[in-house]
Amino acid sequence: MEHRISQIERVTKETQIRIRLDLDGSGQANIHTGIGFFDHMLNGFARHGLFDLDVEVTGDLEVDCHHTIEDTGIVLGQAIREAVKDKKGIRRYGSQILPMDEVLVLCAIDLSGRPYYRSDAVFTVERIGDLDTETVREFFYAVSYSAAMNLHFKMLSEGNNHHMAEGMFKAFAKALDMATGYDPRITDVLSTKGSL
Ligand SMILES: [Mn+2]
Repeated sequence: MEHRISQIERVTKETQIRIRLDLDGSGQANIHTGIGFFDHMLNGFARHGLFDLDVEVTGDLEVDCHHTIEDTGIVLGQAIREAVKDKKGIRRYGSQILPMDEVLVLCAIDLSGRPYYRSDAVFTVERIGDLDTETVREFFYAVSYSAAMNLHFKMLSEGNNHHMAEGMFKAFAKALDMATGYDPRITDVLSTKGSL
């Protein structure tokens, strides 16, 4: 099978971002965003989604982590959208309920072509390491609209904020792996409209 690979570069006055994504990889990651905890999250995403992912970001961290994380979400979303191409043969829907110690997270995805984001995750600390917890929402919201995907999270059991964030990234990875995966019974685009 030919690997579905995309490569996106985005440069603004605030951030310079290069992402290479292989949806059919094995979980190899090279992540350098300048934000240690964010690197940890993206490594988990690649590893558990079995995606190969290279992320090189130079952001205006002298301001704060906001632009760097939001813009990385925009570019990752574009990379996903480009890599799935016409979505022929893929499952389209994916979901995962993922436990991480006391935390339980649900993630559900529809690669519908229509962006939507909803999450009820509420963090109780302002920062995890060098990441502002309010940027978790900015990241996933950006991914959802630039990938044109419907993305839902439900925090079924709250707990340690590190576990909550990490559970979201891992649940997202596994749900996306399912949604982008092939089902041999699906020979065209899984939609009554004929396209997504
Ligand atoms: Mn961790």
